[in-house]
Parts: sequence; structure tokens; C-alpha cells
Amino acid sequence: MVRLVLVLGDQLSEGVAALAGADPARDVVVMAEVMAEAASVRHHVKKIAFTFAAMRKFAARLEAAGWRVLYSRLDDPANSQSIPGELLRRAAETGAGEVLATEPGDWRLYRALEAVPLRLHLREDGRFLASHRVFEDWAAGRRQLRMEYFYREMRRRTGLLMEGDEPAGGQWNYDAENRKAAVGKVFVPPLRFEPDEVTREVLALVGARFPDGPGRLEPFWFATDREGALAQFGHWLATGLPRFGDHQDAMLRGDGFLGHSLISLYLNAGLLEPLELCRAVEAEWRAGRAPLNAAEGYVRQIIGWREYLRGIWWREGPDYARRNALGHGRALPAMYWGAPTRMACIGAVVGQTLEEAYAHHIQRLMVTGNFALLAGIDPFAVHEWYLGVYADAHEWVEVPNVIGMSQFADGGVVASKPYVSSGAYIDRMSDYCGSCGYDVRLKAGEGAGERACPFNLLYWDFVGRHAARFRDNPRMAQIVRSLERMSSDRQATIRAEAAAVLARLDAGETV
Ligand code: FAD
Ligand code: DLZ
Ligand code: SF4
Repeated sequence: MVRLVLVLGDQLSEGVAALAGADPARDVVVMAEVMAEAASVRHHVKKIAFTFAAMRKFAARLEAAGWRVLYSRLDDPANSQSIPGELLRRAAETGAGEVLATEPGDWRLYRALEAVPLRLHLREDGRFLASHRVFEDWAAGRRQLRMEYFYREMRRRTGLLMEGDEPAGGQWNYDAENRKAAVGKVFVPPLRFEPDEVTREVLALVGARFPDGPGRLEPFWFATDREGALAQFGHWLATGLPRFGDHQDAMLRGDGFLGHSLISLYLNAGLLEPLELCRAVEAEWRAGRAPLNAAEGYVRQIIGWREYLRGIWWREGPDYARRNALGHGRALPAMYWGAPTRMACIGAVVGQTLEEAYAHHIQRLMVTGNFALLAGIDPFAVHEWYLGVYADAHEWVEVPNVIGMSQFADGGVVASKPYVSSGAYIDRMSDYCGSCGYDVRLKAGEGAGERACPFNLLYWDFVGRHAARFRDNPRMAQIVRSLERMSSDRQATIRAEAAAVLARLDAGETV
């Protein structure tokens, strides 16, 4: 009897578990562009276009390899507009009673698949280097989970950058060398791909169906197939890797990409594989074309952070996105959707995000994430924003980064302390402050609160609001003590000036 093989928009790998367990002579592949996915949050139009174009090309690739593919286009009048609905429709068409699927990286979809009245065979997603079992075995019995130890385990398991049992160069981690600013530096830009006929058709569809965005659809220059994704990565290997570590945390107004590789959207969609990228990076180092700190820094992001956070997401379960350890409830300010702001850093990162569906790690963590945390924005609203606006965002990777690393809403599962800073950090790592309506040197009580950098005002107010929680945190205790050593007048000024900023946010005024 025929079986349906479900391939989701981020499962575009020929070796994905559902396909690996199926038989092209007997089984039928189901792929579907549906509103339930495209509009599950306010998705950036570039993300929707990338997903649909990559899905269409992958479907053609499967057909060329001998599979029968039933592909539902968004504008097909028969399309039921949900994944379960399309499975039922295709089951009725083909007489199939069983579905082979690969675990989705989103609990909402996971639950929806389980509820489909067909016999479901859900396979673990084998595209990760650490299976659920490997992560669980590593985590079991540990009082505290930390990425660094998991990463070392992954280095040993994969043999990447190892000399026998020892890390290459004698050190596991060269992060301390990766904190340089980039003012005055010039970086080679990423490749830009001219949309072909398939992509142009998708762009017309997305433009017509999602005329109000969010985000800007064109120019659209992402790769939409494996060959393009490999070309982008190869270009970066030659031009970006040698300096990757050095300026990883830097931010520049005129360059949103700096030396970053821009492959997360392809990797997360399934067009690239994590191990092939790491092996290529290691080969560059072994050939003497890239320094060890660059190669190690890159490999750590992929076999360390990416795998670790996915393990945490799975382990913490379906309610993880709803955590709110700090009890934050403020609405997401309109400036996150492009409303005017006097804050040059937020303006630059949000502007770039709406233009490109991309921002690099430190922009996400230390600008938009930092501000949301300091201002006490509802973490679920922050999560929905990140899930929507970035082309690489899928729940399994976005939620642990946002709820865990960025918003400390999980109470410290991912981060040992909240990632918050005053304006000084942004000033050190970027050129944003020079063109800002605020003065990064002014703190609470120094001149009018209207001119002092909001990060400076909100930073100490945040520490004060959460002093009881952070007093016992070894990495925060010193900061809490610094606040408590300030005079009561000064503390009152901090509270008053921060309250004025927050009141402006609540009133929907420009900040
Ligand atoms: P590079 O800087 O060139 O790094 C190489 C690769 O390392 C990335 O492509 C990515 O696959 C991996 N990587 C690096 N850091 C992380 C990390 N923290 N978690 C997972 N993988 C990592 N990444 C996503 O892929 N999807 C998301 O939805 C996402 N949301 C984020 C939200 C916040 C608040 C923060 C702080 C980070 C988030 N990240 C997310 C991680 C990181 O910002 C992106 O992976 C990175 O910016 C992608 O750009 P790149 O390919 O140029 O990365
Ligand atoms: C991101 C996305 C979008 C925008 N649209 C679709 C879609 O129409 N059909 C589909 O199969 N997948 C889509 N995706 C990717 C899914 O949302 C993805 O499978 C989940 O985020 C699980 O990780
Ligand atoms: Fe951002 Fe403050 Fe610098 Fe302005 S002064 S760019 S708000 S950090």
C-alpha cells in the first residue's frame, strides 16, 4: 500500500530520515506551501520567499531522482492551507493510510502531526550531530549544563581540530582572541544570486499574498538550492574565514554582514550539512590558509552552540517558549517593526533586519535582545518577533537563543547570567553611537534624561529591579553590590529616569 512521505520546508536534504526510510517505487512525497506555516507568526517576506523557492527546487530535484512528488502551491484552490489538511487530502487522493515523517523542529507542528488520523511513523531528525540519546547521556546527572563541556565532547566525537586526544594548538577555545572592533576595516561582501524563473514566480506570489510584509521582498539575492548555498560558503571560506574570529562581535553601520558566513538559513533548511562545513573549515586551517582561532571559533558555533541549544530545546519541552522567569510583560515597541527611533543602534539593526532578514549574533544579542531584556518586554512577544523576522529562524534554534540566551526567561538554563550591558559595550564594538540622538557617555543624573543613552538608564534600573534574584548569582553579585553602594539619591535618579524612558515606550512615543 502506498505511503505518504512528508518533507517540510526546513527538511530539504536528500538524506533526511523520512526519505531515507521510504521507497521511491512505492511511496509518494508530500510537500506543501501552506498559510498555517507561512502565517504562524509575522514572517519576513524574504523568509517566506526563500522557503517556497527552495521547496520548489528541492521537489524538482526529488522528481529528477525518481520520486513521485505531490506538491501543493500556496495559490492552488484545492490547498487546505495546513500540513495536516494536505496530508489528509493526499491520503484521500492516493488511498494512503500511513505517513512517514521526520520530527519537525517546532512543537506546534509536532503536536499537529500527532493528531492527524493516519498511521504516523515519526523518525528522529538525523541531520544533527548529537542525537537525542547522545545529548541526554551527556546531560544526565550533571548539576549544571554548560556549552563548553558539551563542545569538548563533540570535538572528541567528531575528531574535528584534534591532535590525538588533545585539542589542536593545546587549547579548546580561542574566544578571548575574538573581541576586536572593526571600525575602518573592510570586508568582502557575500555573493548575490540573481533570481531565476522559479524564484521570480515565487517572488510574484509572495508579493501578491503578503503585500504588507513585514520586511522588504526585493532585492532578493539569497541562494535557493544546494549548489548556490555551497557557492556562498566556498566564497566565505576563501574571503571571510581567515579573519572570522577577530571581528566576530563587531558591528558597523555600513556593513551588516562583516566577516560572517551567512549560511544559517541554508544549513537550517537542510541545503547544507553541519559536518561538511566543519570539515572544510578544518581543511583550510590544516592547509595554512586560516589561523586556528578562526577555524576553532567557527567549528565551535556549529558543533558547539548549534547542537547544544538544539539539545536544550528538545530537553526543555513544549512549554519552553512560554517561560518568563523574570516576570516581564511589556508590549514589544513599534520600533521593532520599523517605527522611528532616536536610538541609532536599534534603528540600524532593525532596519537591516527588515531589509535582509539577517542580523549577526551580536546584533541580535547585544542590541535588540539587550534592549528588550532591559526594558522588560514580554519574552513570548520577543520570541515571536525573532521567529518571524530572521530567514534562519525555526523554533528549535530560535527559542533557546531568545528565551534562554538572550532574555534569561528560562531562569538560567542556557546562560549563567543575563546578557545585559550599558551603552559602553555597544560603543566599544560598533560605530553606531557616533550618529545617535543620545549621548553614550551620559548616565542617569548627568544632564537631561532626554539625552542620556537609554541603555545606560535601563541597565542599572534592571539590576535594581532584579537585585533579589541576582544577589546570589556569582557572576552578578558584584554588579548588584555596585548599585547598592550608590547613594540613595542616585538610585532614586536612576529609577526616575528609567521610568521616564519606559513610560515613553508604554505610551508608544518615539524613544
Ligand atoms: P556565523 O557567524 O558565520 O556563524 C556560523 C554558524 O554557526 C551559523 O550559521 C550558525 O549555524 C551557527 N551558530 C552560531 N551561533 C549560533 C547560535 N547561538 N545558535 C545556533 N547556531 C549558531 N541562529 C539561527 O540559526 N536561527 C535563529 O533563529 C537564531 N536566533 C537567534 C536569536 C538570538 C537572540 C541570538 C542571540 C542568536 C540567534 N541565532 C540564531 C544565532 C546566530 O545569531 C545565527 O546563527 C547567526 O547570526 C547566523 O549568521 P551566519 O550564518 O552569518 O553565522
Ligand atoms: C518557515 C516555513 C514557511 C514560511 N512556510 C512553510 C510552508 O509553507 N510549508 C512547510 O512545509 N514549511 C514551511 N516553513 C518551515 C516550517 O515552518 C518548518 O517546518 C517548521 O518551522 C518546523 O521547524
Ligand atoms: Fe545605542 Fe546608546 Fe549608542 Fe545611541 S548612544 S547608539 S542608544 S548605545
